[in-house]
Amino acid sequence: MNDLIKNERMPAIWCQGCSLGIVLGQFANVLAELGLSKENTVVVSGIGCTGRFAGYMNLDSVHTTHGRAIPVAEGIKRANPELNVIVVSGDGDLSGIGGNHLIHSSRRNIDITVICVNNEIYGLTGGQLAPTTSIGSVTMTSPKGSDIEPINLQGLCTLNKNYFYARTTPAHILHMKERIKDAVKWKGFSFVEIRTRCITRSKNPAFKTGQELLEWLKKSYKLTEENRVLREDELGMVKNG
Ligand SMILES: Cc1ncc(C[n+]2csc(CCOP(=O)(O)OP(=O)(O)O)c2C)c(N)n1
Ligand code: SF4
Ligand SMILES: [Mg+2]
Repeated sequence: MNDLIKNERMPAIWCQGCSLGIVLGQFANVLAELGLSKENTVVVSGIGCTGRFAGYMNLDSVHTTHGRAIPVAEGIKRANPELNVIVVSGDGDLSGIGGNHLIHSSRRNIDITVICVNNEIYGLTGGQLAPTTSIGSVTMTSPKGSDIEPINLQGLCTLNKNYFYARTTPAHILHMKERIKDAVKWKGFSFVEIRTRCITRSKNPAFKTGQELLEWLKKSYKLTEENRVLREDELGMVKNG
């Protein structure tokens, strides 16, 4: 296994079949393929199932308080611009409690990469509605299905003059790896949204296994190579700068 992961801490605490395992393994592979190492790279996470990332990486990492991964990452980058600074955190952490930081770090175009694992709920705390929850989704706190428009992460990350936004899934491994590479190499603020679902708490659709989730993701999304605003069912990237 890639030595950028703390192998002595494996298996991870995540539920069996959770797609976070795929993201962790491929993220470590991407760093290794880019020649990134503990000498030049820092990973920052907030709180949540995804927030466990920082603790599993075998390099300097910070497990911040809930919602504060981006400002901590921005501070690290400003103090030591030579470092590659990468945030990996959840949709609730980054777009709910931490949403204000996302707006302003992307506006300041600070040279960090943010990887958001969007499972459309607060997974760790039991599956509550998040800003990302789709209309109609049944969650612990929307038992009749959410009737609230979800946050538009693509729109939010492309509001200003310079931007990089990519959308991918753990079922599209090569695409996910390439878009993370593009984002890390991007000079400026870059954001990768990894769409997935929580196999333990997602209710509609519900999944019995990780395999079912991956098959669902494969058939729910189409790839596009064009540099343009992505439709809801598309994976790709849109960038300017
Ligand atoms: C200040 C504060 N408020 C609330 C919480 C409880 N809390 C922990 S994780 C979390 C949400 C996690 O959701 P997300 O970021 O989407 O991560 P996931 O578990 O889905 O990967 C919440 C609300 C907390 N730890 N700290
Ligand atoms: S609760 Fe959901 S997001 Fe958290 S580890 Fe389990 S499957 Fe993954
Ligand atoms: Mg989540």
